[in-house]
Amino acid sequence: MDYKTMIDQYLGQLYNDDSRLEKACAYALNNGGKRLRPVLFMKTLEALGIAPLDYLSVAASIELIHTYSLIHDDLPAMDDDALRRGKPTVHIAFDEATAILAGDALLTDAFLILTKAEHIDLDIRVALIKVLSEKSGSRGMVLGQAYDLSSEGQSISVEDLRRIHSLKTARLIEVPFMMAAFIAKRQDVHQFERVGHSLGLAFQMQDDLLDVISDEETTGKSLSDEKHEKSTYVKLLGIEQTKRECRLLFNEVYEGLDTMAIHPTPLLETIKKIESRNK
Ligand code: GRG
Repeated sequence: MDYKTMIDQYLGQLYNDDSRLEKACAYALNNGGKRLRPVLFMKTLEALGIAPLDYLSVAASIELIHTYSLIHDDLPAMDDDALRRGKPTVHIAFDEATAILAGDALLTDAFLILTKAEHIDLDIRVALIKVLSEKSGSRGMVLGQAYDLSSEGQSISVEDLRRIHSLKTARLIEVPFMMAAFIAKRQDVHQFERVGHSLGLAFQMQDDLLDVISDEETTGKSLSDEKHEKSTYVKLLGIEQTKRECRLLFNEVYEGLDTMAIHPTPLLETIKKIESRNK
């Protein structure tokens, strides 16, 4: 069984209560996500010589945070999107209050799952909780979202845009690399962070490219940057320059992994797949 299927199965059994709240959580969580962040976590563990199956709950905690962020991002007060992964967003399929609460529940449960992972030494568990909360909280992803919202309709520089995307997108992609490094008790966690950072920025550039090159049917989401007058790399740099910068960032990732004492082959395969993604 591949890692994505294992993660799908693990997440599939988390919310099975009959309440409207759990139904909304399950709907959001089991709705065709690529599971990119948890797969990167498991592949990084493998690269570090650690059996990933023992850490499915940690992988799940990252996906819970990611899913909450998507539910809230789609809300009318934020991006106001009706479509995510080709299906109605949570506030459309349920209602706005339920969508807010489902996001709240997933966010909170992510940390509960980590506290319950009793097979992990307490100091490592605390490090995992710390990195997940730091990267996603008021100085991480949420701050990026706040900057993103306040930049709508404004003309901003490439540096401003990079700052927004470093926070909004890259912070959560740094997490799987860093969590695996903490579990392996590595001294060079910042190297893992750097690789995740470059990959996160590259991932966002691809997203901007796909927004103009692809269509809603392929990406499964409303292409809403235009509606919100958002700055994107493509608008600021043009398609060709964005592609060039994206390639450079992927090269940074490959070079970074090359200099680390790990067994990188399976992880590299996953990153190569990300580099050639079309959704
Ligand atoms: C609401 C606190 C809060 C944060 C929202 C993640 C995010 C921040 C907004 C989503 C919009 C967006 C374009 C984010 C950039 C990151 C990104 C490309 C997310 C989509 O991630 P994928 O492609 O999604 O991994 P799937 O559907 O595969 O899970």
